[in-house]
Amino acid sequence: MSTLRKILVSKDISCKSVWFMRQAGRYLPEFREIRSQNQNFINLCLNSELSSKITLQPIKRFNLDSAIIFSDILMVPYALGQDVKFIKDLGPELSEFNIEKFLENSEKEFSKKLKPVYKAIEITRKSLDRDKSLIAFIGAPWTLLVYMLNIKKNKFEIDFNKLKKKDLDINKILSRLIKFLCIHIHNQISAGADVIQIFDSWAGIIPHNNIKDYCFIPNAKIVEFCKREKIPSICFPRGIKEKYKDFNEIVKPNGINIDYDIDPLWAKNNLRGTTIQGGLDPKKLLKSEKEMLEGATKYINTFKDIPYVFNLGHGLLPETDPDRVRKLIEFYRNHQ
Ligand code: 1CP
Repeated sequence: MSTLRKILVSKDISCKSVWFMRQAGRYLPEFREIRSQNQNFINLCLNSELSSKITLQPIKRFNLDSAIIFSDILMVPYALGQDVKFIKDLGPELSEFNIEKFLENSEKEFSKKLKPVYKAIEITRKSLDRDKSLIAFIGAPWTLLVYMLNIKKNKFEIDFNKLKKKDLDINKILSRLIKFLCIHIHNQISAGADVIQIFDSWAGIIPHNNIKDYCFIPNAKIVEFCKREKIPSICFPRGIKEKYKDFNEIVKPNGINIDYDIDPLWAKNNLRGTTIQGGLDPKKLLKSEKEMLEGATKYINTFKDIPYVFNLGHGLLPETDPDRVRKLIEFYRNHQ
């Protein structure tokens, strides 16, 4: 069994496990080289051989304990019929959402469009050591909706007027999304992935009154599906502050990734019965080595006697020096 599953499922605190969000990405020169020859990001994600190669790049370099498949949460809106473009320095841009078209989607067509992702998982699993996990992922329904409806105003707010003007039945769209996301999870696990991470990157901008309907319940339904299928899950409801406690008690995932606003000691005292993952601010890797290692020590020491997976409070930043990543992994592995 992989170290990640030992900690997530058996709650084995005697073993160590480290991986990083966005470990396959722009901070690696070997990724930038492939990316420069592949301008269309969606097409790159649909190239099974290249996607597998990129997935394995950080494993080859650092011998991390888990690989996360190189893909994107926006492959789901793509497979549900929206055009997805990545504009340099601006981020993703999706074509206008059409509710009729959205509701017409068939399961068969959806799985067919994502076949190259499943193929990439199959290829990767074959060349990955048995003791390493292959993590697959999805975007949580709310986070996908933010991109699909283009309702993000800035980092901290959504455009409610825009949402009202659209006059859509949000709960209906979320429940349809859950159905397709469970299919995507099932297909990724059948192809050889062994853990699922659920990214709710924009959970932090949900108004208080909607948090249950837009975040807790959709995540809970997906985690329940994973439990029925015996798939370990890790949730990342980024930015919800003290609501992490309610989230954990309602959703009950095997693991919960904390963001860098969450105090590790608070997390240890309030997030019970789960494996905690991550927390360290990725900006710490841009600071002096001393500052980075002090930051890491705080998390490692706080969580030394409970199930903990070493990771970050969000993805590695593109400007990160890969040697810093190596140092951090060595430090964690040698820490008593
Ligand atoms: O070269 C480039 O310009 C591409 C940058 C890039 C990469 C490397 C994007 C565009 N996606 C990815 C891969 C990716 N995305 C992975 C691969 C595996 C790994 O972690 O190494 C994963 C897990 C994701 C997940 C993802 N995509 C999330 C959830 C996690 C998070 O960062 O909050 C989100 C929100 C996206 C959307 C997305 N994809 C890419 C961009 C620029 C964005 C937008 C982010 C934003 O709106 O701020």
